[in-house]
Amino acid sequence: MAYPFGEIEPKWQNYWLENNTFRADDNTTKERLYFLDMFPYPSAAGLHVGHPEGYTATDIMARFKRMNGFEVLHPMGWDSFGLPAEQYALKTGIHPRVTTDQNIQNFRRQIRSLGFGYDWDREVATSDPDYYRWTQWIFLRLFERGLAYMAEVPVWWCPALGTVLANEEVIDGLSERGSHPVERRPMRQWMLKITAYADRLVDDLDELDWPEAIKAMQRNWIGRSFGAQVKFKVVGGDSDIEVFTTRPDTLFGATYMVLAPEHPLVDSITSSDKKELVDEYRTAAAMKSDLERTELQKEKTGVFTGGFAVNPVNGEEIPVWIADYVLGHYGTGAIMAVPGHDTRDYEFAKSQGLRIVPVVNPVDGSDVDISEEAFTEEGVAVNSGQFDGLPTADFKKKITAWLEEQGIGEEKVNYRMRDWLFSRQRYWGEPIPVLHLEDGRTVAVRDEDLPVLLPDVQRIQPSGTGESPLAAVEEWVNTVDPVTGLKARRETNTMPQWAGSCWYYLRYLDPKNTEAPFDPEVVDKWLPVDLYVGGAEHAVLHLLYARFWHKVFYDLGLVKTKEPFQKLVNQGMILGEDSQKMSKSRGNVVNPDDIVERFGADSLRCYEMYMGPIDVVKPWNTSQISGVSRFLDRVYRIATAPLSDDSPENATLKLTHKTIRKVTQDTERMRFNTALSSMMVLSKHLAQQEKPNRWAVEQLVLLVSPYASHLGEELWEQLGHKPSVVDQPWPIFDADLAKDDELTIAVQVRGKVRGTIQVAPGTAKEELERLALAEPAVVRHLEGQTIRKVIVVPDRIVNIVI
Ligand code: ANZ
Repeated sequence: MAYPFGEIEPKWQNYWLENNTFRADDNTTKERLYFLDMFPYPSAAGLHVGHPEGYTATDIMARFKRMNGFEVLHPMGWDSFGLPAEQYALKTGIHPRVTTDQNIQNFRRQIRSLGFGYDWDREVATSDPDYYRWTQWIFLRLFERGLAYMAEVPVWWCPALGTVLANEEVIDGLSERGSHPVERRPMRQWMLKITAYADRLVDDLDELDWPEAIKAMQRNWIGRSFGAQVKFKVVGGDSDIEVFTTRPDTLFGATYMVLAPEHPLVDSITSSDKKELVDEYRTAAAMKSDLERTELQKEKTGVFTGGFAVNPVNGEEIPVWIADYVLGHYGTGAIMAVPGHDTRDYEFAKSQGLRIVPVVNPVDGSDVDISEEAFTEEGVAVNSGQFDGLPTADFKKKITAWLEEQGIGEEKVNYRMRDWLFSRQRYWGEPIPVLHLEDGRTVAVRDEDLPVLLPDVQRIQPSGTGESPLAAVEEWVNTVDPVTGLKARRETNTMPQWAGSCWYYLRYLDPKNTEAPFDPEVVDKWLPVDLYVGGAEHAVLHLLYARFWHKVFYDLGLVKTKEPFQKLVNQGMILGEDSQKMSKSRGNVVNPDDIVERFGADSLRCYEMYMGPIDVVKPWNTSQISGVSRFLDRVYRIATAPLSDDSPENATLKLTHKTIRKVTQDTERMRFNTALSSMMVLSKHLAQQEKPNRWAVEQLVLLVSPYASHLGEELWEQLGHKPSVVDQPWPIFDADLAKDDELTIAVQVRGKVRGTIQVAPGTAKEELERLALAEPAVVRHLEGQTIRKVIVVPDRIVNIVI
């Protein structure tokens, strides 16, 4: 018999709303915790089963910590600007505000139906003028500090989407959204100077409790490399070619140079007889993406310019080439090529018949072998004049000092990360709050004139010219600057979707503030976020941008922590039953509404936690939900049956304490699947009793309550207590009673498990050996064999070698 979740669940959802059960008190005297979910984009498709995975995890943590005496803040909101609503509007003529509002309503309904304990008083939506007013305010602070600026930059223009895209929104030459082709075009854009924070963004990662893989991705994205910048004189000219190298110790091995095809010196260096070839090559290179140009497997192409430059360490004149494996916007856009020790230079030199000189020997003192490939490791210098014999690290220091003395080089740190392309030619985003005056100046909108509201146009039209649809709204665009009285045009670009999500965790802390984005004193009470849970797809962009803004807030004195998110957990993706990514076209999408309808929200919550560790990718399996659902039925049956008020018998007493210990420890470490397994064991034990013990049943209900949030409340009430169960103290275990009194030890014969033995913890080696050799299943495998050795690891394993 299934318990009546259809009645119980709405009952408690209403109770929580009416009683504001999950309101977090800013003025609490308790210790505070801030648990955060990556807020969803309210899409038309509604919630998918990946959302509740992370939300259930934080909800369990929030309830668990609250029962352990903490004041927990757990908010929810909507990342509600974005392209899909706008594209839908272009197709249907329905305003994005309308569809966004509908989608939010649907998301809110779905999320509430899952029994999460959110503080709904703190709900925010990034497309709400009361919210984006402050996103604009923050932009103005960036603008004042020179961190927001305009530049003519080559950008990815996507003709099909009619917009410019950021580097990270382009994958293999196609738009991330919709997979449309993109092309390079110079355009006037707003940029944010994230590069000014590159060092802090790398260094401060060290202090964060984040998955190492995510930290590595951020470091890699920022791509900090230490090296030197060196000048090479052009033969017969008065210009220098400047290069960035991470291996100045290989200067003696630089046998040619390469300029990126778009390098400004190409024209002046190219000799007249090479001009035609060079021009041809340049045109072809302009059509390629960076990725195509730098692919390692690709054959390297290039042409000789006819010009030469002087290697400053030995005076040799070396040829200057252009080749597209050198990128125009990395380092100086030019390299000294060291084919002996750089893979790409090696391949290029081989294919063009250029000279290869080895200048680094391996540390073991052997002669370097570069007959097949470049030697790219560090080692000891050779063929390097007075520097011969120096280890790479020392040589780097010495040669850099020498270059500095000569005035031809200096130490240099280089970053792969570029400034953040911040403008979008879209309607459904925050208008960038600046005015372009008739006298040519660009000025900030005054704080008191914020928000710059999106004009309420009847129909959004793409301009097709690369400008935002806002450019067509003449009565909005044309205005007068209130300070100078000059005629002005409003900026028509809007901000990218990342903007609103850069600071929403701060607005939750002070959501109704009308004087400021947030009160520094209030946010100081809660920051940093103690646990942030979301998908790994945000490993780089969202998390990097939010960290960048947070550091700006720090510099403005608005926050006191250097970092916003102290602990980060990435939920693993939930795949379809066919182990493929869920997608409409595959028809393997599971709709949470259907599951709630069939099995109840608590089953969905518990199932998603039971599927496996929170951070691993796992396939959906509907038949397993029934198993979890039967567990909840069992708990319901036990708790609503006649109970015994006697003190629990020994076995029940011990198992209950053990379960409390296990669930406490596992929940603390977010090992929800194993916590659930141990609750299942206790529930089976209690179900076997004619009259289950009341104390033990109550403990079980308390343990279950963060997981099956409605069932926990209902049973707590049915057991004769007042709601809410979240205000109950978490059960405490007695360490002595919770001790394991029997262990299962595997017995291996020739590396394979052949049997198990049950023993008390701490059983002596000799005894373990004796029991193992007497175990019937093991004996069978030993027949006719000579035992050579028995290896015993107490409390763990017995290994018999034959
Ligand atoms: C000479 C050299 C010798 C280099 C050697 C490497 C090994 P990261 O670590 O990514 O910063 N490089 C510099 N600018 C480039 C550009 N615009 N396009 C393509 N390659 C460029 O890499 C720095 C190294 O990448 C630099 O050090 C340079 O090659 C190359 F044994 O200089 B090296």
